[in-house]
Amino acid sequence: MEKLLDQWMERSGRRLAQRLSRRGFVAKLGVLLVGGTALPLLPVARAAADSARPEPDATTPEGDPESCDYWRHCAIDGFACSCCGGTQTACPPGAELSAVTWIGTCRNPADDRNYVISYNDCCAKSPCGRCICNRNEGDRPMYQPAKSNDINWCQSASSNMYHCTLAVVLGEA
Ligand code: ABN
Repeated sequence: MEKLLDQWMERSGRRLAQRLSRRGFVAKLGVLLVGGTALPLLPVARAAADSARPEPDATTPEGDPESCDYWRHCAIDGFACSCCGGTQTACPPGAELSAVTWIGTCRNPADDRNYVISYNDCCAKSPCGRCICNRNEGDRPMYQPAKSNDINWCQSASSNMYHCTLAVVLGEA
């Protein structure tokens, strides 16, 4: 009986030591750190450095950025900034880039490759009102906000008023 009790105590002690070990703690910390850095990529991203990023397909024939059929607009919901005094990568003068964006994946017919597109909202005093586009590839209902393109991302800007939407290529999908 005493031996059984000893064995049980020993096994319990070992299990507890495994759970509380330094290596276990470091492993969990590693998982947290890697997971934490991956989270912002899926599928909503912060816009901080996006406007300065060179586009990977700058030399590829592009199509018409003022058309809703333009390949980068496959998941856009709003006014295309190219029709509003901006371009597909730059807000119109005076408009502010939203810090949070919706990200989609579109196929470029020029090279038949998929690209990750960041749909940054530009925020200003009033909506642009031109080139209203509503294409919803990969879009999900609003109760899944991180996957919905039907959200005013200007909520994170100093002007809450939505003006238009960019379509910035972040890279190949
Ligand atoms: N992200 C474009 C948008 C803005 C306001 C309302 C719906 C969608």
